[in-house]
Amino acid sequence: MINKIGIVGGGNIGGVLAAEIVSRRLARNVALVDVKGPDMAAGKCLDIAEAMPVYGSDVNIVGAKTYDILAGCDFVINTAGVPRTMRPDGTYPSRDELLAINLKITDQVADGINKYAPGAFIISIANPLDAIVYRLYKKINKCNPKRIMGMAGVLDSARYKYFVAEAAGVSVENIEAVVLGGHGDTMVPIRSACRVYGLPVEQFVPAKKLDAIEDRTRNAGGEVVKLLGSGSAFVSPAISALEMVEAIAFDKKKIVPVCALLQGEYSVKGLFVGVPCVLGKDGIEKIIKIKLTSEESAALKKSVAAVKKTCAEVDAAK
Ligand code: TXD
Repeated sequence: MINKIGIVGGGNIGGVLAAEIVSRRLARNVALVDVKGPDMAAGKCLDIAEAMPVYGSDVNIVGAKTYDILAGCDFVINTAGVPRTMRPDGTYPSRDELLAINLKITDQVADGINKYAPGAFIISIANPLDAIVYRLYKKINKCNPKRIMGMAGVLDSARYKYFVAEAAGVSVENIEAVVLGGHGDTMVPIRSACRVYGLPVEQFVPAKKLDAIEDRTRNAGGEVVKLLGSGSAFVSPAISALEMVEAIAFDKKKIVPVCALLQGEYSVKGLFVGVPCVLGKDGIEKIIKIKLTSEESAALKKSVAAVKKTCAEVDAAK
C-alpha cells in the first residue's frame, strides 16, 4: 500500500481521484490541495471522510489551500488548471488557449513539489497536457525523467477501445488499442496495433467505420465538453491516472501509453510525448518502440511537431 498520495487541484478530477483512492484503499494518507472557495479541498475531504464507514475504509484524508500538506507524498497527481469550459457563444477554448492560464498555475505546483514532495512520482493531468508536464519537468529541481509523466494516452486509448468495442459488438475487454503522440487533435490512434481478441481489428470493423472511430477518438474530449456545457471529462481521466499509479505502486511492469520525456526514442529529443512505456516500481522503466505504418509514422511526426510548437511557447513564456 502507498503511504501518501497528494492531489493538487481538488476540482472535478481531483474529487474523483480522492474518492477513488479512498474506496480502493490505495494509500494510507491522501492530501488534497486547492485554492478555491473558503476551503473547497477541506470540504471535499470531509465529505469523503464521512463516507468512510460506508466505504469500510480507514484512510487519513486532509484538504487545504496550502501546499505544506503535500509533505512526504510518494505520488503527486497534478490536476490544477482551468478546464475547457464552454463559452456563452457555444464555442470552447482549445487546450492551447488554456496554456497561459495554466502555466502560472503549474509554476505554483512545481514550487509546492520542490518544497514539500521532492522525489515524488509525478503524474500530471492538467491541459495542455504535454506542455504542462514539460513545464513541471523544467521547474522541478533535479527532476528524474523516470518519475515524471503525463496522463493522456491511457484515456485516449480507452476511448479508442470503447468505440471499437461498440462497433465490433464485443466486450471492451477483448480490445487492444493504443493512441500515441500529443494529447490534442493530432493524437494518433494506431490502427495497425488495434486487436479484437488478438485478431486484426479490420476483421471486425470496416475501414470507413474505423476512420470515423479514429476521428471521434481525436475529438472525444471536445464531444464531452460540448455535452457537459461546462467543464470537461473528469471520471475517465481520474480512473486512467490511477491505472498508472497502480502500475508503479504494485511494480506491475505494465505497458501503458505514457506522456514521457523522449531522449532520442522515436527520433524525438527533449519533449514529452505519448508513447508505450513499461511502468513499474522505478516509474518509467522502459520506452517501447513499436512498428508503425508509414502513415502512422507521418501522423506521429505531425503530432510531435504540434507538441514542439506548444513547448516552444512554454519556453518563451516567463
Ligand atoms: O486527459 C487529460 N489529461 C485531460 C485533462 C482530460 C480532461 C481534463 N483535462 C484537464 O485537467 C483540464 O483541461 C484541466 O486543465 C485539468 C483539471 O480538470 P478538472 O475538470 O478537474 O478542472 P476543475 O474542476 O476546474 O479543477 C481544477 C482545480 C480547480 O478546483 C482550481 O481551483 C484548482 O484546480 N487550482 C489550483 N489548485 C491548487 N493550486 C493552484 N495554483 C490552483 N489553480 C487552480
